[in-house]
Amino acid sequence: MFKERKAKVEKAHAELLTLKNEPVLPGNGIYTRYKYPILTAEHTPLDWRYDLNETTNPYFMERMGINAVMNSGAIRIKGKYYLMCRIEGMDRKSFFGLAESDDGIHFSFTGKPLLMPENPRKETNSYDMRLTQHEDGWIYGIYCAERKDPDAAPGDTASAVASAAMIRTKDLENWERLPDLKTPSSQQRNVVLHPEFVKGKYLLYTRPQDGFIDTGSGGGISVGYCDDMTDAVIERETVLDEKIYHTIKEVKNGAGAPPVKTDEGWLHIAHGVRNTADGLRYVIYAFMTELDDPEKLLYTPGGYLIAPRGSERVGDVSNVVFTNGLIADDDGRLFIYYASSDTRMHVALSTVGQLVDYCKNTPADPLTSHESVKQRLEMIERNRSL
Ligand code: M1P
Repeated sequence: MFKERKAKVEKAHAELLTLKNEPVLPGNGIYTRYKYPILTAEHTPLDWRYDLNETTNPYFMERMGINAVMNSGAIRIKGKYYLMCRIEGMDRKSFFGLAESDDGIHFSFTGKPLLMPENPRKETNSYDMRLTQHEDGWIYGIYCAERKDPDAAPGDTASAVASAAMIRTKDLENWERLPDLKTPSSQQRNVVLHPEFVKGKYLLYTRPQDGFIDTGSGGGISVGYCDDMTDAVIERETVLDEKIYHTIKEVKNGAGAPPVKTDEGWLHIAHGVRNTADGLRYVIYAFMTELDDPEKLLYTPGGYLIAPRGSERVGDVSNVVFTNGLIADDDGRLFIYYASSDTRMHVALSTVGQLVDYCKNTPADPLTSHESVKQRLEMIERNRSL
């Protein structure tokens, strides 16, 4: 059984890894989706999942299965594209693994899962890393470290506390753990480091929240500054992009990847969350901030950029797309990496030019149906006069 199954499993794995992905055309002119997910649990190396010894695994069982590959940070170094993937084992524990690609579309895992250097306050779960190549010369990884709430009532085995954990490296191999970020808010998730100094300081996008899932009084994506990443303390958080009633970010929002610098401003991707009778719906949206003052919103196109579609809608946490990886290539192409339903990774390919045009020329959410119809009628009138 061992030899027969091993051969079949290896063949299927090799076929998956060499499957050529295809753009789904004509798309919407803003970005192009790809037909297949770019990474799934099945893409993870066989020796991460199987005991390859016939004596100890005579049935060739998947000994330590993997449940999902999702929310991945992204970076391009020396012409190679890297994803720092959130990988979730069947035991529900998330960890990180690096996948690489020569073309930004076809990825495979390299090496071994990252054994995170531990913080004295040990965390239970680690996920959703954002990678920032900062102008100070370091590559920073900021991710969510989740711990059981020390104030949970007896019998409450679910309450948790989220904080922003930080690591840094020069080579994506050797990582140094830094103390967790300290902010005025009791919980943090979706913290992203801006790639340049602003006013001589490190700028971080935060997402203040009162509870582990509920952001409560936390008003939206915020901005804070710190002097030193080796002991990062933010004294004050100012709301940059607020959550708003009856929009795609009514319940909460969160920064995606480090913003991309364009000639016309900083280009951001983020996720917005609204409630439905079927639970929370996560979509991806975009906005731009001013070049010399990243605290000022410049363009806020209304609605979503990417929403879960077709099979993307189904997974462990259905009706979700989530992004924490964005790569701008030297030739202007823009790779938006996103996960669907907390299960698998996808890419949407665009260009900086397209997304800047999208941000500039998509009308902002007018906040009422009446005004929304007026916006649409104006376009229809212009079209009919052509
Ligand atoms: O399940 C959807 C997402 O839920 C959380 O998002 P947020 O931080 O906005 O609450 C995160 O746990 C994220 O990983 C997950 O994809």
